[in-house]
Amino acid sequence: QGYTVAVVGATGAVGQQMMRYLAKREFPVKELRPLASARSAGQKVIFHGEEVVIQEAVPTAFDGVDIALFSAGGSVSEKLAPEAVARGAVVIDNTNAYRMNPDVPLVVPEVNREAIRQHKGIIANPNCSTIQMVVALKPLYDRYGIERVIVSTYQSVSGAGWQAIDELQQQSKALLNGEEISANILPVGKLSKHYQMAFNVIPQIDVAQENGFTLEEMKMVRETKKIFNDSSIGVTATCVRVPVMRGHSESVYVELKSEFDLDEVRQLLNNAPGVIVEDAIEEQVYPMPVDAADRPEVFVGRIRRDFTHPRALNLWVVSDNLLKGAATNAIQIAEALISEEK
Ligand code: A2P
Ligand code: 11C
Repeated sequence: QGYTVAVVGATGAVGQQMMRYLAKREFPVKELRPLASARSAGQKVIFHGEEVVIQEAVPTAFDGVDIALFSAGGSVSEKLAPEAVARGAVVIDNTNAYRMNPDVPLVVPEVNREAIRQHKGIIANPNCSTIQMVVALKPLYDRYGIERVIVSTYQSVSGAGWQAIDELQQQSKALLNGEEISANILPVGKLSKHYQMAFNVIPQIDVAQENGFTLEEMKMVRETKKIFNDSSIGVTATCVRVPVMRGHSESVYVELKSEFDLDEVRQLLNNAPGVIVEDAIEEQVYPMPVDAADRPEVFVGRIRRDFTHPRALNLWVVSDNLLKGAATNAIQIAEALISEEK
């Protein structure tokens, strides 16, 4: 009984969390098929206490797969997701490859679970920084409508994969020991210039776009509109990498369409699925990435009325980018998918 589930990118920062979370949620896995590059084939992962051998991600590795969770980079998804679909799998893709494709639903279950029904084989998991923001915005959107959002992010290095985690650790140790550091990964591995991440902040995540924004920033703009199915929402973003291992933080300014009561806003957020409110500045209570790490919820605090606009408020939103930002959301999509089938 259960499903054959492939995890593509099984050795990666997100892939490992996917397998952990599948086990933790007791997802009905009949067979787990961990896939990665040829470099990792033959290595083993532990799933439900048993060793499972990693295979190379080639088209035939998807024979018999029901659900394929992809998190091995956009080019791997572009090449192999259609192969998996052709073999009968439903793909839940955590990369940027298909998110804006009109045939591909872009899903955050707390916001637009019903979009899953439109899938034609591929369902896209949004970018981590978008997911945590839309979960927090959803109750406000439903009650008041949203005119405009201005977001600045403080994103952890794990968003850029395990090599970036390793680089921050190495640089931090080296600097504290008075040694030379090397920088090869951040801000963007494939670009020619790399900068120190330890004890620094870098105002670039992903590649530059023609309009002067970065791709990460434009993902937040476009994905938010698609998930709410509302192109009228104005979104502008500045995405920044900070020397944090795990957990993205966001300063979110929201202009609502109608008047609001701040206590009601707190109440709505308190009752929103997947949200935990931690909001008492006078007692120094607010979300922080060290506390959010390894937890599946979205944490919201610093909830306050803005004094420059009559219908605006400010929020501070923190979540574990590897969990709700990636693995948790992907597995919630898989859970919604199998419950639709029943
Ligand atoms: P591998 O370890 O074999 O290179 P991260 O996001 O943490 O950097 O991880 C990236 C993941 O994507 C790893 O599991 C990595 O596997 C996988 N990956 C990279 N290139 C390929 C490829 N060509 N085919 C399949 N998996 C790949
Ligand atoms: C980061 N948000 O923090 C990125 C990682 O489009 O899925 C996820 C990139 C993506 O670097």
